[in-house]
Amino acid sequence: MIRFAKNSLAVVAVAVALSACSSSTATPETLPATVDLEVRAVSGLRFDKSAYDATAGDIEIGYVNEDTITHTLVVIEGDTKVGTLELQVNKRGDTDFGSINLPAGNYVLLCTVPGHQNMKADLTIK
Ligand SMILES: [Cu+2]
Repeated sequence: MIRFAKNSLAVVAVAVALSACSSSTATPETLPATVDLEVRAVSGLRFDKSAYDATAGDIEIGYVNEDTITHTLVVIEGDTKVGTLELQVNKRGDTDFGSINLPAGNYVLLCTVPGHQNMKADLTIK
């Protein structure tokens, strides 16, 4: 009887641990620690900064939505999209992340949602 009670407690403890774990991974605005560059979409069809910089090479970009509508993020050089990276966040608290390899140069971060063509920022890679 005592043994049974102990097992029940253990099951409850595991269930609590699992639910704590799953809720922490779903916590809004949490990006992996490996992210090199964090970009936030904010209200007013803009990013949180007008200019970002990062170091040349493989760059992991994290994207956080502080706005309430869908935004994307691509890297362009001139008028040409660089690589295949396309991040998308659909609602407040959404996050997305991905890697892109960029040599030193001047790039632009752009949201490709129709009507958001002014949602851009400079990206300087050193
Ligand atoms: Cu946008």
